[in-house]
Amino acid sequence: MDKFLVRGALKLTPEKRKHQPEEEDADCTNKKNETEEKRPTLPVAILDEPRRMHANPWREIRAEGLNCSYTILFGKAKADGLFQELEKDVEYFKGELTKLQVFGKWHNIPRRQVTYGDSGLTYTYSGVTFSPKPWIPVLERIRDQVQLATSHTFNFVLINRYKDGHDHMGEHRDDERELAPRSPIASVSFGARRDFVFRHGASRGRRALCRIEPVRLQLEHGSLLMMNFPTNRYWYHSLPSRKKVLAPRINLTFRNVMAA
Ligand SMILES: O=C(O)CCC(=O)C(=O)O
Repeated sequence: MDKFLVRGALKLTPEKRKHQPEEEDADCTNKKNETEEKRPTLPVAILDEPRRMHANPWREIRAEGLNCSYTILFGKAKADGLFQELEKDVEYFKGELTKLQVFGKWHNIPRRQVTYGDSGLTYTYSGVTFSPKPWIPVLERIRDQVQLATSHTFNFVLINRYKDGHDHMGEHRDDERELAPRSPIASVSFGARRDFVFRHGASRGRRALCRIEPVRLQLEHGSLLMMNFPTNRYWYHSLPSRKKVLAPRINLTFRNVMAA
């Protein structure tokens, strides 16, 4: 259990800092001028709780305003096969769609990216509006498994491919206005195991309102992480670089996007 909770300093990346801490978002009653010693460290609870119709147990991950569930959705053989299919069939964006805007400047995305989903939907993210490509069979099969395991439906998926541990994703929240209010985000991972870090908005930076421990997970091959409401309201998440990771990883975040 403890392997899902590793306390320590976060390494931040400059990418995607368009979402700055918003004080009105901070669910934190501590005063700004409290000394470091007086600031409370809020507890993180991680519980085993088998509940939904699914072969493997779910781990419930809880902290102040954070509500996540984690499980292994696909066993190794199945996950290996799906990873190979994704490598063969997913076509990543090229050209302008491989850049994103941070503080008004354009940067190359430090990974490959693409969106698939129902026709007519759009999703604006870091200054770029994406229209999804039509679903392909391997994505439909993964989506259907996620839907069965979670009893939620999804009409859109953002896929990120990290060629190795140099590729990463900076700290951000998934709070785009196109997301259906209170809908969960289902994050499925294949390939290299990577660290994944949540940090509460109220405890970021020099102007931190209080100290809340980051929540650190390791996302395994074949795993599913459910980020439930209100996690993305209060917590930022990132996939930091890990230079020692040599193998590729593919992550799919299934979302529920509202029609324009
Ligand atoms: O690759 C990951 O696990 C991170 C994906 C992510 O943060 C996102 O899609 O918003």
